[in-house]
Amino acid sequence: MISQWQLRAAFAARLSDMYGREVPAYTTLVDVSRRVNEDVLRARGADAERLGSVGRVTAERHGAIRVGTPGELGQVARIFGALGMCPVGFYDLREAAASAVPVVSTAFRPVEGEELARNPFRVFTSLLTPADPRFFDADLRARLETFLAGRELFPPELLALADRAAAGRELPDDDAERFLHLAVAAFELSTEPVDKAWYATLERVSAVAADIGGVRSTHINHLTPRVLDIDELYRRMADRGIEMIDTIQGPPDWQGPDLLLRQTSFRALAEPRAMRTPDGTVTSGALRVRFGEVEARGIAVTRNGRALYDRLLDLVDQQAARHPGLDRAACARTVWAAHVPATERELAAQGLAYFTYQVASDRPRDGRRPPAGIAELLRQGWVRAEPLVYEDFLPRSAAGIFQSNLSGEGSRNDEQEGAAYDSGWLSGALGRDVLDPYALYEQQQNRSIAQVARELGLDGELG
Ligand code: OOG
Ligand code: NI
Repeated sequence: MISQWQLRAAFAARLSDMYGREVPAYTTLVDVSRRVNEDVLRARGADAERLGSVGRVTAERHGAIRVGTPGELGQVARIFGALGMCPVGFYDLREAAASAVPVVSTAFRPVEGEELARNPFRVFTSLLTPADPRFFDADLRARLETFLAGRELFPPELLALADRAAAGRELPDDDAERFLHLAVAAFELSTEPVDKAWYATLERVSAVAADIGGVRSTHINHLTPRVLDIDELYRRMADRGIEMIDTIQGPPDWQGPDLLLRQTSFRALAEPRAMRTPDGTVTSGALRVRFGEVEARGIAVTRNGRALYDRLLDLVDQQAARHPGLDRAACARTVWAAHVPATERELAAQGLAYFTYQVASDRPRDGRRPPAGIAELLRQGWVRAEPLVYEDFLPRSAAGIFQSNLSGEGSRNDEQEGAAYDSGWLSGALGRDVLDPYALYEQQQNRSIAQVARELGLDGELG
């Protein structure tokens, strides 16, 4: 029998092999990431593993996929459900991007600490929004919805196996093999010719819309390794002559603890794709949609921590608007140094980031009663705090990554009222609840605090 987490790990590994064959530059990215990680481990020792063991970090990937209809999204939820992955978070990239990115997204990932430690594979999953009149007029919307209704992304056999895996939380070896084969195949780039005129019609609205709704299949857009020093990785990729996007998205490189998520990518590559012209002839063409992203993960922040992050982003934006030509990264570093606590302890004390707590093995043992209050326990050495890794995404970074890799701006008509898609709507489309990432981190933190309270005889006193 193959358990869900083994299925998840095997799927991530096979997807990586498949994608490496399709996009050799991805393999370069993985190699460079591995070398950077080895160097960081050598230089920083155990400290480098504070946000995940080297085993976890080396195997860690996130994928990105894009689908067209609520029905397709529901099927994706069944396939990832088989792998023990749940939809977490709602990201509205229509609002986060300046150019036309007509999608809303969620991320499928494991949610329990133990499962994340076994294999944290996650997939950023975007759904096209044809009902949004800022992008699609009534005629194009109708054509698009008809086109999407006529395609099948996932064979029934794959979905049936997925349901069995989800129900039993495991699959017999032969079924597991078949499931993995079909699941990986569903995300391969299709060789079927692309209808050139239809693709171009959608591309005028948005390159993302064309990538999703211009073809009869789906594919993995990118697979992102995790790196322990993303600035160093950026330099090494650029030194190899690989064209990177202009920036590293997310928090700046600064003196304090790593927070949230920093991401960058190499630019979307021209990939050969067969094209069918209106007179029926098939020619060879190329499309530029898939890119190579890489990321560094930091500590998960609380709602207050996130509000601070968003406020600082705004501050940097304001500075940049006032001073054209400003070095954004340097400005962000200054802003962060002025506003963000520079130690984990202070982040914990101010309730800005999530930690799990354990009773310290070298705690005071002189019969004193421990103080009530986790901050005081930490300060007096009764407990230790371990940071929780940020397992999610950032809408503004995601929009930045989308945008940096689009060939054109597309078009959007902001005089139209946008169609309302929210987390509740997405839950309906998925047929399961979109989970709140803050609630998940908080649960992990609270469980550890309850355990500390029991061990120190402070039941009911640590809130
Ligand atoms: C997703 C873009 C966003 C991330 O990691 O934030 C993203 C896509 O291109 O489909 O990958
Ligand atoms: Ni990504």
